Amino acid sequence: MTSNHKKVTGVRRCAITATLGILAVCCGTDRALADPPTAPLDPPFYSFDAESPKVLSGLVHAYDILEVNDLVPNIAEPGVSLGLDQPGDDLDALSRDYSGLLTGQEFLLLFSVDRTTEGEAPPDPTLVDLHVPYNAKDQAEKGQAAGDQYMSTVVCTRQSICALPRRGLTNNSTLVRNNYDEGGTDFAADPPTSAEDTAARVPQDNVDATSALPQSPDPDREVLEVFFSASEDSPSLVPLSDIHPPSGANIFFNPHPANATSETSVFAAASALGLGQDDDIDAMIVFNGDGDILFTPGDQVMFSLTPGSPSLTTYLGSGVDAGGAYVFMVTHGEDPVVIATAEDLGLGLPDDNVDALDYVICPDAELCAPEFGIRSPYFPAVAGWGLAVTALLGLVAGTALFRRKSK
Ligand SMILES: [Ca+2]
Ligand SMILES: [Ca+2]
Ligand SMILES: [Ca+2]
Repeated sequence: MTSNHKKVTGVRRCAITATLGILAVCCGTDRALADPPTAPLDPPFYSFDAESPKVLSGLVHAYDILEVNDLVPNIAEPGVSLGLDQPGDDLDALSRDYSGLLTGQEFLLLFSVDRTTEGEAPPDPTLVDLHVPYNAKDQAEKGQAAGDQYMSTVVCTRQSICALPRRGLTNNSTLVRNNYDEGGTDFAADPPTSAEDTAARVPQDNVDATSALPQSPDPDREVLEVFFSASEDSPSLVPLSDIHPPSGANIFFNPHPANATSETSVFAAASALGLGQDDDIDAMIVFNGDGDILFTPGDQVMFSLTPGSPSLTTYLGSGVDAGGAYVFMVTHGEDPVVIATAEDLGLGLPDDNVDALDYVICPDAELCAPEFGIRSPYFPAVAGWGLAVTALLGLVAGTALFRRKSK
């Protein structure tokens, strides 16, 4: 072996070792950000629950209506405007009037879960292949599901139970809004992690209400026509419920909270919805068909209950195994019916819980998930600068070898 050959081999070895070393640094320690949706859904107004770090630290109240704003949510409307301002009050369901939705129109559910939810179904294989691999079970295993919003694969209408997903998808969900910044929209919720990250045993902000509330024209942008419900332990349920028994299943309405003369009134008492006083609505979509502010003929409410609600073990689940992740529809004058089970949403029993509801018009999750879903990173765990350094090293090594060969 000539001394020149030894030199060239040494140079090659050094270049390869340096490249591998830097690659290891770039790949091994960098954070893997998921990619934002190609078409992010509009951010809803929302609320956190009482155990959320940002509530416990006093940044926001559990009864405030929030809107996303960089690192800490903005208070879009303080709960005091709705009549919620006592320690222990918690706004836990929020809705606009969605009666503009045609009865036969197909939609997918948008839902949030609480921090005890574990999920049942692993990510759908077809959706994983389509690069939207995050679902409720995946995010729960990573310790960051409570501040998320998911889209169902089952297809629903106002007039029937939700149907099996089209084209062979499993009964499942896709992450459409992460707790924290994914380059698209989010809820500014702890932990500050990408959907890719594992954040086990870190306190989580829990999104417990979502809705696309209407707003007054610029410049005020005040929220309007707010339907809401409060948790069963909220002290303000007594004055708000007026002549009705105080209940976490009562639904209230305020036409213009920021206006001092706009008062909160009872839209539907628990009994009018076929529920008991000890039931607790923790998620809902209101269809106020006739436009008045009472639950009357033509109106519907889609809702979910807290896991401890007594009606779950009686007729609402036909006495079987309904749980906090079940979604019901009540039409005025009729009993509530189950429109989606826990299994339909890829969730489990008995502890999984849906605690916020909304919807997006779409007939087929396989078409909409790649648009609205948080996507897997295209280059997993390799940062842009890592790739740039690697490319530069390759160029330098290539040039050195070319020079030696051409000598
Ligand atoms: Ca809340
Ligand atoms: Ca998450
Ligand atoms: Ca529930």
